[in-house]
Amino acid sequence: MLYLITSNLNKFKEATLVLDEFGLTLQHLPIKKMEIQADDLQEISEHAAKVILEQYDKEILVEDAGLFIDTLNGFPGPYSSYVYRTVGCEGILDLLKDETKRIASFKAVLSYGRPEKGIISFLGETKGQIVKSIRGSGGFGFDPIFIPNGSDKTFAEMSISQKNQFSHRMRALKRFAEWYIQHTP
Ligand code: ITT
Repeated sequence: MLYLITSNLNKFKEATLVLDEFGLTLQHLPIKKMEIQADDLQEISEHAAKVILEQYDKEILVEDAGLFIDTLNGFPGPYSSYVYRTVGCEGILDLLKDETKRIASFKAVLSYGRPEKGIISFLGETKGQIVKSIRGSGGFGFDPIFIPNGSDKTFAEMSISQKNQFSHRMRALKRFAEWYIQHTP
């Protein structure tokens, strides 16, 4: 049985739908992962996976994700959760007020760990644009200000299954599922 460790129910809902397509069932452990301060999502995700593996004798998945804005040199990136909690979507829109270049990407690093075995990580990335004002009420975090390339809707204007056609999370999960199916007897 696979457990996703996350305090974010939206992450779990999105992941369940993706893994279901591969015939994989996901359980939720609703706890906040331990997050070290680092500039690299993979380092944060793998460290959290290691700590969780020491506590739980289970097959586990954790994910660290963030929004990387090109003209802000990748800010807020690995600090997305803190920036969201402090200044939110409005704070990002303020920073980009007079900016015409609004390219950004969402990235997710999903780390899978199994007792007695190592940890392996899968990256998912989605490029897009930051809109000029908040749009939509679905999803979570920075969803109302991000339009993925290939769509004219923000993530917050999409259903979960629509977001899953574009999202960084879906890409990381698909990579994991393909690997997992090949490597699990
Ligand atoms: P867990 O650590 O418990 O899994 P979290 O929501 O705090 O939940 P992260 O530490 O990975 O997750 O923080 C990522 C932050 O980046 C999150 O708080 C959002 O603000 C933002 N983010 C990541 N993925 C997102 C997505 O799909 N849509 C909108 N915002 C996202």
